[in-house]
Amino acid sequence: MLRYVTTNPGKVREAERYLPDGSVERLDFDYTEIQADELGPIAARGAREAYRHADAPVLVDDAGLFVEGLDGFPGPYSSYVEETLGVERVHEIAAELDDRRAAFRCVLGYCDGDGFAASPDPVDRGDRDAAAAAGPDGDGEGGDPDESDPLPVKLFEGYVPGRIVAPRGDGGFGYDPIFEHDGETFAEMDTERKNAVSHRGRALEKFAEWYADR
Ligand code: ITT
Repeated sequence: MLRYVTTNPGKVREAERYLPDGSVERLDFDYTEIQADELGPIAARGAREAYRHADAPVLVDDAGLFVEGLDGFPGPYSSYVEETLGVERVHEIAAELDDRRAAFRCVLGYCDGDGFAASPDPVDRGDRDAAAAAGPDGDGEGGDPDESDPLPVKLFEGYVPGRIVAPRGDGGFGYDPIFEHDGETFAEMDTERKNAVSHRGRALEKFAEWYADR
């Protein structure tokens, strides 16, 4: 049984569509989200911590909204910004901008304690190379204190472009009401339609294909 590690049930609703019935359950575990400019190191660190906690195969899901006109903010800080400012306020800030283009990104981190055979795409991201480059104390650039952690993690990424609009729709979760893709906000789409185009859907598609062979 695969544990989808998240405090957010909305993510699991989307993930279930990609995996065989009954093969995944949510693990409500709040892993440490390290401060980083990118989602990859956060997901990798989280997957290792969650695996050690669960002692079973885990998938962590780190996502964020990157607004072009704000140089990618809130990005990895999306959760904090949703909790503090709120989604409406993010729209109000974006409404002042000339460039309201934005993107959602999602990185899935898988860990089951075993190594991986030579990776098909998507690649087993350079954790190992980074660890080697960092030297034995693992104190390299990037600020991930776990770069030398020997537990292998495989990352799968997804991306969707769109733009920030006034809130519309009542489906989905998080920033969905203010994120428009192809004329519809994610909150106006049902789960199937959102999955077909979303950052998480793209990452899950890659993961499900790889996982089926594992
Ligand atoms: P976990 O970390 O426990 O998985 P979370 O909701 O905090 O739950 P993230 O850190 O990955 O998850 O999410 C960052 C923020 O982005 C958070 O405010 C989410 O609500 C939001 N978010 C993530 N995926 C989203 C999506 O598909 N649609 C809208 N908002 C999303």
